[in-house]
Amino acid sequence: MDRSELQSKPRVEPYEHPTGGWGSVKSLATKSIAEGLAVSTIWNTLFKQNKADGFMCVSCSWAKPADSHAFEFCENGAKATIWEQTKKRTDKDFFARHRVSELLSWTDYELEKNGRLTSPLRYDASLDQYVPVTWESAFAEIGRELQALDPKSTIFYASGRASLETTFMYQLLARIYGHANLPDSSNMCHESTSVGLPLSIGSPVGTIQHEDFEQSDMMLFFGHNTGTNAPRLLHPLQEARKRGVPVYTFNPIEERGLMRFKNPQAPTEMLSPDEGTKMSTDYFQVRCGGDIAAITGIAKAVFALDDAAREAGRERVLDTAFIKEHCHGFEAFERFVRAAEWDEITRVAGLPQGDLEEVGRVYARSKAVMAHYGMGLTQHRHGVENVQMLVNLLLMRGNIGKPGAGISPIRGHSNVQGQRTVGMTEKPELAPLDKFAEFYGFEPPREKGMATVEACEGIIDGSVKAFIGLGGNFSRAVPETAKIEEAWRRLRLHVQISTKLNRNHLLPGEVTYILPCLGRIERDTQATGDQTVSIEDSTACIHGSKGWRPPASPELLSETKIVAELAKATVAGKSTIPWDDWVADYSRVRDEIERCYPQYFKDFNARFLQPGGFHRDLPACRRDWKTESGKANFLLPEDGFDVDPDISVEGHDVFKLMTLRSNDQFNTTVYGYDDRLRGISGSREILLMNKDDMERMGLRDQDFVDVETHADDGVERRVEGLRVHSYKLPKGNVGGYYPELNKLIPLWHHEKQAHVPAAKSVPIRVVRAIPQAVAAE
Ligand SMILES: Nc1nc2c(c(=O)[nH]1)N[C@H]1C(S)=C(S)[C@@H](COP(=O)(O)OP(=O)(O)OC[C@H]3O[C@@H](n4cnc5c(=O)[nH]c(N)nc54)[C@H](O)[C@@H]3O)O[C@H]1N2
Ligand SMILES: Nc1nc2c(c(=O)[nH]1)N[C@H]1C(S)=C(S)[C@@H](COP(=O)(O)OP(=O)(O)OC[C@H]3O[C@@H](n4cnc5c(=O)[nH]c(N)nc54)[C@H](O)[C@@H]3O)O[C@H]1N2
Ligand SMILES: [Mo]
Repeated sequence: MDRSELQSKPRVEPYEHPTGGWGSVKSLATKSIAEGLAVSTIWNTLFKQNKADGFMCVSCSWAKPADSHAFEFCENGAKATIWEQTKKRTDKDFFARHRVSELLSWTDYELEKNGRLTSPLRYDASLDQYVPVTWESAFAEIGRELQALDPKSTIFYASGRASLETTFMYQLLARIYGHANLPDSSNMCHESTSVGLPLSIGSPVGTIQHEDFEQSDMMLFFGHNTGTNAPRLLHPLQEARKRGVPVYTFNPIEERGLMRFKNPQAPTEMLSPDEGTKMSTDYFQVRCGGDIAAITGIAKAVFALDDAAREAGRERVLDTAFIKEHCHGFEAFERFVRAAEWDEITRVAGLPQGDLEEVGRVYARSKAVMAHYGMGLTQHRHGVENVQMLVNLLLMRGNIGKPGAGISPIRGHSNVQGQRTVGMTEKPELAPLDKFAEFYGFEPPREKGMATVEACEGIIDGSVKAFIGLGGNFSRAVPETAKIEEAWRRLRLHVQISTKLNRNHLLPGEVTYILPCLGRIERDTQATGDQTVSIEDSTACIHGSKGWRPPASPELLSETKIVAELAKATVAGKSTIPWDDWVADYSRVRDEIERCYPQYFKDFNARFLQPGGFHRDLPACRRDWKTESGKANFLLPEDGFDVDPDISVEGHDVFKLMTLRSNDQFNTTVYGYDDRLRGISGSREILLMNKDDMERMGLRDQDFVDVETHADDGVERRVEGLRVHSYKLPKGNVGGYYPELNKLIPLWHHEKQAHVPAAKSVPIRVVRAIPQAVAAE
């Protein structure tokens, strides 16, 4: 492997070009060549991406429209495809050449860059190496190990990529075996949505569909880096902008995708010299954690306009009929907003009153408003309240349950939402346990299982003895890296079902396996022929996905097959499930999903391959509110809106750290060191800081800093040698990259109700600075 592409001194220069455009095309061409792929192969593959008869992109979960473009993909979706389809292999020879302790010094980039895993492997402690084994021996030993353990001491994790079919089987396996310890990547991601929205509107998922874009007349974006993380959303957004739809964005960082965009698939746009479409009417650099304040300000402006309308005898601004018929808790909300002082709002939000009033004015005259959001809202201690406050704003004018309007959580992994739909949940009330018992002849555990934070606690305190990962890179994605990595080695059993090597694999327990699987783009042939799987996108549409590329290695098994073999080895005879028959024909699994979830999956097999998929019924979209009050609830933040008063006080030396994704990564998968859209390249070991803060601290660009978490729990969490660089950020906020900075996040620093790690507001201090001139000596 070529380890020469190591990180260098970072370069930070303003990126003035639109998102998309030629930069996108150039970036893709470079990646294809680097992965040894012929241009024709990659174009043929991309042509099938997100099509009714093709495969669903392995990158983000954004909607896949029925009237797909010839090339329904984006730069980053294509990168994910190229990354999975690489010609490089991490094979037996590789593991014979490298000890695990040596690989621990490799970066995330270097590990995955080495290519696809090719055969099942078992860690041999005497050699400190992974050695090839047969599938039979792997399944037999894992089965024996699991049988010897208390099921309650084991964790079955899923990263949100595996299909509905695989996930349904996987969660059944866990429950038959005897636990519901089923953390999902969603626990680190949109769980604030999954907890917040049911209380507000009685649905755990968003209420918009792709078609709504055409009818929307205003859009809000909060805390989502769309140009990098769901770039295909820029297409309908661009169309809306061309129709003159106002779009307002709230984000501490000026992310290029929501500023300017040129569609790389539209030849006329590409050839025109202009700057692309202006994507946000106005872009507000809200302070990190200041969203509740900002939304309160907008709502306050709306109340003022409503007062004025009432006085003048004009039509009300509030949708009073909707509020009366459909809502609960409005009066308390009104009191909260009216009592909020503008001084406080503007201080916490870091935005002038006039800006928030401007958004309020446009909101008050718009008829169909969509509110999109991402990790900038969910990964906070008050993530649930962030989400609920945005819903409150929508409810003021009846913007839920009508065309063109709605709440739009932009999910992460391509099937993360679907995994929750088909039972990947630790909460007993969210799975149809009675049906599982009746249909499959076993008694599922009824108590709550462990989600991600509890799983981490159990790993650290030694009560968790085994971890199975259906994809993902758990130890790298979670907070508290140092303790987790140390504790991981005390696990009795560690099994990862994976496509590529990552750092989690390098933390062996006593018995450790890597089980390599097919990727979604690859042909999956079983006893009855080639199989199709299904996924659910961010807008609750279910789509079929058919792999067609040849498998990366003849030894790979499908995820479905691996789960079935694990089940046969572990819980044989403990249920009536015919695992082999299900694997032979995945449509039988879909029939079972339909049987367990008839309200969502009616005629599943008949409908899932139709263009655009099928939308599962969501009562909230029909204004049927499945909440305790039977209404849509206005819910209030319990601590008001100054939610992190101890951090980022002007002049104070504690900063609020946002851990960010670059444009050259997919979660812990690092494709390279070019965060093009932010103008940062060469290194990921960087700390972005406001210019005035740097001056105040006597720091200059490229100086080295050591940072520590500001917490009084007696644990030292420290990252050394970051290069500091001035960046256009609100004062008191700093930015750096995930997962490198996860070691700074205390495990207890999480959302209050949903337990999502508060990765966007980590209190840190600069504890040492070395001027770059001195470091160079
Ligand atoms: N190419 C690519 N695509 C991806 C992924 C990827 O890593 N790479 N990951 C996938 C996954 S799993 C997910 S969950 C999504 C993640 O997609 P996003 O939700 O966009 O997540 P982040 O990249 O973490 O960025 C969050 C944004 O929130 C902003 N932000 C931070 N703090 C605040 C705040 O307090 N308020 C506001 N208003 N904004 C704030 C940051 O500046 C940043 O622009 O993308 C998915 N798609
Ligand atoms: N500080 C900080 N921490 C964060 C976040 C943050 O913004 N800041 N974001 C959080 C979020 S939103 C998420 S979703 C999590 C992500 O956490 P995870 O989902 O656990 O992590 P990924 O990086 O997506 O997992 C990458 C690995 O998945 C495996 N893989 C890839 N494709 C497949 C496949 O088709 N099948 C199988 N079986 N394996 C496959 C590969 O081996 C690859 O190395 O991280 C969270 N952690
Ligand atoms: Mo995510």
